[in-house]
Amino acid sequence: MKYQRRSLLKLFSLSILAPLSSTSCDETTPKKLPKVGLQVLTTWRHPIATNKALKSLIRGKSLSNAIVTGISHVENDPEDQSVGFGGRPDADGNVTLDACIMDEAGKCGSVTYLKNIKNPIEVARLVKDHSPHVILSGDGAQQFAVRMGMEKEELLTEKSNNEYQAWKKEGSTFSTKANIENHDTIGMLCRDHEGNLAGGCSTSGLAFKTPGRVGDSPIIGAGLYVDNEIGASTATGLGEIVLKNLSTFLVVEFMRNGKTPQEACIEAIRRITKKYDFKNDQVGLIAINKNGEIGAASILPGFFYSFRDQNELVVNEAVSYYN
Ligand code: SD4
Repeated sequence: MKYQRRSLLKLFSLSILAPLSSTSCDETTPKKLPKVGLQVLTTWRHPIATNKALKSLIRGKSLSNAIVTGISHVENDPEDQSVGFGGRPDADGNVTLDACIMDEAGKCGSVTYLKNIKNPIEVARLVKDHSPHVILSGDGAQQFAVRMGMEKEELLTEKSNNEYQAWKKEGSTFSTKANIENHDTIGMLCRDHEGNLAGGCSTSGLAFKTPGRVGDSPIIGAGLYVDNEIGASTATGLGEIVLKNLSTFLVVEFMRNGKTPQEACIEAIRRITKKYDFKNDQVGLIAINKNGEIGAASILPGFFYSFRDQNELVVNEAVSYYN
């Protein structure tokens, strides 16, 4: 595995000069895609999940299957305290989960405020494939999951509960901090041999959030967006920022207008920083296009992404707007 630190702030200024060539919407001639093979791109340091998703693609499984396989690994890991089992609870001490998936056919499934189900990404996939809806929330989402054969489980681990009790003792102040020190929400984008794209995202949200809070991660266009004609993007960090900007939809639209995934991520981060004074809060974006080019950018330093193709696995720090 290769670790690389990138300090490419310059890219932010260079990309201002990047031409915005427009791709015609009614283009009908199919483009020949370069042979780059299977690819998996995830937010943060998630090498095992990234490997598992790639292996699933190698075995000939669908993109959705690869995403559920990769993301479930992180949901099942109690040491990852931003996702699934072991996630940090809300201000009432309940672990509530958000997830979504969007496939190459444009089908989407999402669950928000889901309690006691370990694998919200699996439930999101079930919503996508077995319900007429896009989003199921709260008790309804849980009932749906149970009807589909999933088990109810306690998700609060001793470690997360201890942190919660300490937070209550310290005065229960909510912090929007969502960076490497305390966050590893998984957003995953997969590309198959034909250049088809799909993605998924799963989180327990911000630690000690207000009960009922839903973040960006389960919202199509905010935490995740896939357009199989163009590219795909997923987000992490402070969901309230991503929701206000529909950042992943924006990244895909920038790619539609001719930007590379890297330029598109940078431009979407720049849009956020222009509109709001978010100097202390983190957002990280990753993107991939039909050709298998990838991109990643963040507001603050410390946002890593993991990338795997059939040759190697790399974990890199993304370029950031602020030092
Ligand atoms: C949220 N975007 O609920 C998520 C948090 C996150 O790494 O990405 N954490 O706001």
